[in-house]
Amino acid sequence: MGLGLVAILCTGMVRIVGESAPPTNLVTNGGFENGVGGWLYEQWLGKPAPGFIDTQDQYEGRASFKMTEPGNAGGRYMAQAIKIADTSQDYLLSFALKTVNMPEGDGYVRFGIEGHGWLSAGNDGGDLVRVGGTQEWKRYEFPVSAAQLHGTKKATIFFYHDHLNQGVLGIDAVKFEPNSVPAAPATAPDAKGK
Ligand SMILES: [Ca+2]
Repeated sequence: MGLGLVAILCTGMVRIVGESAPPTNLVTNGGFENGVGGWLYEQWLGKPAPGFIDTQDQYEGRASFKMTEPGNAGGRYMAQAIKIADTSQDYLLSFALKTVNMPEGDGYVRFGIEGHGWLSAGNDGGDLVRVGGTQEWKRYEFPVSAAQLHGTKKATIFFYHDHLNQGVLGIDAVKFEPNSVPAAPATAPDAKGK
């Protein structure tokens, strides 16, 4: 009995120490350390994830997701619905992307605020960033102010790859966290690589 209790305590401690995502990140499994758990990819239509978990190459942690389907000339998405409990504060959306041999502009990211369309990055469309070609891991961040949320408690982030048999889009470190820095005006944010 004594040993069993020790084992339980130790397991608990290891779990706490090993927690990889900070508790403030509202994105579940944004670093793909837990496979594709928490992510939406039309699995309700019986589709497999549009790519694979890569444990050999990541922006941070122990894994990333690589969007690619050799047999699919079309496009798909990886998405996640984010529950926002506190809509009175500003947030920071951030993620890291990597591309390998993609057609120019084939990879892009959108952030939908339920009932209020796409978060604007200052262009006409809803794309926060468009990528293609080959580029190493790069982090992007976009302030999302309380005003932009309009009090909605649900937002969804989408990562698109338009021609899955052409090149690979890597995704990692997807985060939506409270932002202590005041958000920029609604149409202003530019992608900032780090
Ligand atoms: Ca990761």
